[in-house]
Amino acid sequence: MDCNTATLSEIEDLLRRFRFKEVLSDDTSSKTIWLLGTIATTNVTSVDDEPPVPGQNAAIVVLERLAFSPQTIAKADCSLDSVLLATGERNDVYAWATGDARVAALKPDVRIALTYPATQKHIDKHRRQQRKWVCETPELYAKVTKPFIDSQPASRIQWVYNILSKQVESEHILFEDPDPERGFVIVPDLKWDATNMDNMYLVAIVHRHDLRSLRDLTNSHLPLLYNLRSKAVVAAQKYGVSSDQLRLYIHYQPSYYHLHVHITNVLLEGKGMLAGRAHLLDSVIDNISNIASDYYQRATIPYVLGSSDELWSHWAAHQNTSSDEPTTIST
Ligand code: M7G
Repeated sequence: MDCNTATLSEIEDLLRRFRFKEVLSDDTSSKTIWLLGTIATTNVTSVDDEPPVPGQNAAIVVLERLAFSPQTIAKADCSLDSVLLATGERNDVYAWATGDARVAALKPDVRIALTYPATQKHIDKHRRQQRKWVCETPELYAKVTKPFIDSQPASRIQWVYNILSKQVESEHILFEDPDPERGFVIVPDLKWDATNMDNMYLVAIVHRHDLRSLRDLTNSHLPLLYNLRSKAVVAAQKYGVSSDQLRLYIHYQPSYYHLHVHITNVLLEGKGMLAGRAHLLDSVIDNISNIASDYYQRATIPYVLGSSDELWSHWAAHQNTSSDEPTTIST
């Protein structure tokens, strides 16, 4: 994705002032590490040893090693004449080493994401934590989850409104239907480098503001969902990914309570596609059109929460005060 020079130097300036404090978590399969730190007031390294304060100087940096992109490699020089090794072994005809290949075609080799100022919720989301299953019946949705969703400040989805109003990312819009009822915007997801098509990851954000999650969907929203499904195909074709290579799904629970649909290449696998979170758009459409319009108001939906999730604290409080059926799966 192109980025204008001013934006690039703003991000560089912030990253150079990042002072590392703690590893929140890491994931060897996706080769990603989440770091907590602060953004110092100057880029002089010796000063600013302040602790991270959520909502103020706290910052999260995500470093992700990028996959090799056949598209880039095919075009460029892949000679290893500047290779610099750190460790190495040799046995008979076999040799192996670690180091810096210093191949221009392989750069950039890391993707950096910054959240600043990071709130406590951002920090909790990325901190390594225990996972908890909950089994959300419609009654528990009404008692625990809905009041939590209702209490979410609009500022948490400011980034969504910024995209919908074209204040940011407008140059990256792949498709827009401006209709207030059945319209949406499709953009590359923040998690994707827009280079490796095997990892293609787009997000469709609906224009209407009243749909906060899967629980709100009924058959009155089918025109929106059909429209979105067919235009997701058009958007993905721009990257050479065809309709039979697409996985479209909705998270429940999502991180952001404004309806959006994840559009990915089927080759991409990861935590976001796990059972207990991802609901395939085709199944959602089928459930509300062929089974019952109020399927998602009547369904019991199990899902996984992190023990640091704010929503989990509401579930835990409910379990402590209630004599209802257990909310977690029992054996
Ligand atoms: P989610 O299901 O609410 O939660 O998805 P998740 O982040 O735990 O998956 C929100 C989706 O929006 C994720 O895939 C994010 O990577 C993506 N996303 C979040 N933000 C803040 C942005 C953004 O500013 N721009 C874009 N393009 N995508 C974003």
